[in-house]
Amino acid sequence: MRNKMLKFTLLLTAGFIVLLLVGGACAVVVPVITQLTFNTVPDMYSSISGDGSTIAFSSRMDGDWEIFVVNSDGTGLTQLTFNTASDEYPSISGDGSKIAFRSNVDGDREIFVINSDGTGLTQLTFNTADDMMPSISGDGSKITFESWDGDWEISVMDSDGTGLTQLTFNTENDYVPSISNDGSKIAFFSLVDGDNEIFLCQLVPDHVIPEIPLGTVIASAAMIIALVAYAAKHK
Ligand SMILES: [Ca+2]
Ligand SMILES: [Ca+2]
Ligand SMILES: [Ca+2]
Ligand SMILES: [Ca+2]
Repeated sequence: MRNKMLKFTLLLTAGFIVLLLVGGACAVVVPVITQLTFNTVPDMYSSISGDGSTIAFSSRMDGDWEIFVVNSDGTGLTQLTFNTASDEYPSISGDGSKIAFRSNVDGDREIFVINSDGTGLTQLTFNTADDMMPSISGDGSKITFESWDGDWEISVMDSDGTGLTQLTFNTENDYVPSISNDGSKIAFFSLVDGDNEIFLCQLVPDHVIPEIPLGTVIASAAMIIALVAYAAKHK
């Protein structure tokens, strides 16, 4: 009986060692989920910075939609917008310093940008159509969004509102754009072929016209003058 117990204990120990060895060879992901907001109103549309430090989101904490930020450890909850309009769909830059969002504070939906410390609130679009779903590049330089011209189209602009450029021109819906870290690539989906497809738009820098050396211009002009003179002489 005692021998049987000893054998069983040895087997059990060996089994644990094998399990430990196998377990040691596996990468185990342990999810740690942390609740960051605690209230009785909707908190939605979270966007986390590329460095993982800051989360922007929309909340109805003050009775209508506002933009908030919170540090990823739950500290530093800060309300950034204060109005009676709907401020929603924040998109936060890579270092967490800049947030693009949309608001209907002027009567229709427009794109805004604000610093995560609450300074620098700036309206970037000014039109009577709806401008929605902003996505700010990781470096904070560009913002892409969808805009209504009878159907949804994709546009892009610098994050100070300059360089506004419409990228799609068709009669189907092009929407929910997402922009790369350096602002050079925009992915979006479109109904252009009847069911939704994924598209990529690459923003190629302006073509640079090569500089022509002054000597070449003078030589070319001299040659033209000589040819005209020769033609006049021999007509
Ligand atoms: Ca809530
Ligand atoms: Ca509001
Ligand atoms: Ca608008
Ligand atoms: Ca379209």
